[in-house]
Order: sequence, then structure tokens, then C-alpha cells
Amino acid sequence: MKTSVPSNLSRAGEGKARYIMIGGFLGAGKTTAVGKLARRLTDQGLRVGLITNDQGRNLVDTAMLRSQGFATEEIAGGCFCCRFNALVEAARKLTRQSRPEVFIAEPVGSCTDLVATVMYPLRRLYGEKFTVAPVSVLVDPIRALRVFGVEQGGSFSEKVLYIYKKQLEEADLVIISKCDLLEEARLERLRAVLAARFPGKQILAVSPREGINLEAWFGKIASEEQAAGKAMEVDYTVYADGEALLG
Ligand SMILES: Nc1nc2c(ncn2[C@@H]2O[C@H](COP(=O)(O)OP(=O)(O)OP(=O)(O)O)[C@@H](O)[C@H]2O)c(=O)[nH]1
Ligand SMILES: [Mg+2]
Repeated sequence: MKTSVPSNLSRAGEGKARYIMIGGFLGAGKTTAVGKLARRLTDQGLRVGLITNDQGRNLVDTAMLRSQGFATEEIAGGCFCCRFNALVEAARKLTRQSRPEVFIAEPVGSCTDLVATVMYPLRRLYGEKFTVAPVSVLVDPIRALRVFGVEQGGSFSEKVLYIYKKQLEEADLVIISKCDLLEEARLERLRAVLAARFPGKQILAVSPREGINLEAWFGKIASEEQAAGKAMEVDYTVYADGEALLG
């Protein structure tokens, strides 16, 4: 299935580059999705620059995306939410190399508060350079069914759970990934619990790896603007503790 992202994407912002953030918990399918989106955009003749955020733990995401032929810069030594300047510098570096019309950033899976620390400042300080796409947060469906108590199985400690839920709270688009793993009834149960817990959010089910329903999702991130909403409250002590547990 070929995804058609609007061909006027680069012109829609009058010469501005598009800035796309694809977040979600560890292992949710972010890098797989970034690769698929980058490929679709490239196939449409758009120049794409990718920004990854490995924590020095491994350089797998960067290596994976570079091996697919995409210009990729990596921010190490901290997550996007505390390295805004490094993020802007990475975008500048990519611009010098290949003048991307679209940037796609993958934050590390233990990171949250990205709207306040990245998307909002980006628009406020660099609004003449970028248009900002709605923030996608990917959800592994098996994990989510357990976390939200729909099915039995291991969940997280309280502080890790805090990060997990905050990620979803700030999502513009909640993306149930790996939908190939669930039959329709389980998928519907997951949709229902996510809709009840996070009212008003757009929820889509996709499979990045199998290429299911990517068209609907990519269409939204290409054409919709991130809405400036109310700032999310974050308890940075709990967040730091949760992040340390994950590190
Ligand atoms: N069944 C299934 N597996 C998938 C899908 N997308 C990704 N995966 C698998 O999920 C695992 C994690 O995928 P990644 O894309 O690396 O996930 P990530 O969110 O970037 O992971 P981290 O960067 O480590 O947090 C890999 O083994 C993928 O092959 C999918 O649509 N269906
Ligand atoms: Mg990844």
C-alpha cells in the first residue's frame, strides 16, 4: 500500500520545513515507523532529515536509519526535553548537509514533556523556519492492555507508569502500533480503554512493520498542525526517578 502524503507538504508552510515528532515508550515501534515515514516522503521527492535520541546506551536507532540511506543526526547524553539547543543544532547540521524539507525526530522511549520543552519553543523561537506537526505517541498494544488492566500480566512500577501515562497525556495522536498482533475484539477493547482514559484524543491503530493503515496516520502528520493547548503538569522528581529506573 502506497501512502500518499500531500505533495504540497513543503510548500504548505511557505518554504518552512516540517517538524515531526514520533514518540512512545521503549520498544513501541518508533524507529520502524520513522523509517517507513521517511521512505514514503523520500519516494515523493521530499528531502528528509532524521534526529534520534539514543541515551549512549546503544546506537542502534541511528545505525538502523542510516543503513536505510537517510541523513540522520543523533543527540546523545540526555533526552530531547533537556537538550533543546542540541536538537536545534542537529537540525542546523542536517540543513547544511542536505537541506531537509521534513525533519522527523524520535525521542528516547523514557522521555516525556516534549510538547512544552520542544514543540512549543520550536514554534515560538523558530516559527519562521518550521511548521510543527501533531505529536504522535506510539503504544505497544500488548503492553497497553496490561498497563490499563484489560488483560493480566506484568505492568510497571509506579514511577515508570507515571512516565508512560504522561507520554499519552501529551499525545495529539495516540497511535496503537503493531495492530497485526491483535484480533479485532482485543483491539476494540484497547481503543475503548484509551478513549476513556484520554478523552478527546485521536486514536489510530497501525502496524509500522506490516504497513497497515499508515496512510491515515501519515496523512494527518503531514497535513495537520499541532494545536497549542494547555501546558501539561509534570512532577520532575517522579519523572527523574522513573527515568533513572529505566536507564
Ligand atoms: N508485530 C509487529 N512488530 C513490530 C511492528 N513494528 C515494530 N515492531 C517490532 O517491535 C520491536 C521494536 O521496534 P522499534 O521500531 O525498534 O521500536 P522503538 O520504539 O524504536 O524502540 P526503542 O527505540 O528501543 O524504544 C522490533 O522488534 C520491531 O521489529 C509492527 O507493526 N508489528
Ligand atoms: Mg527506536
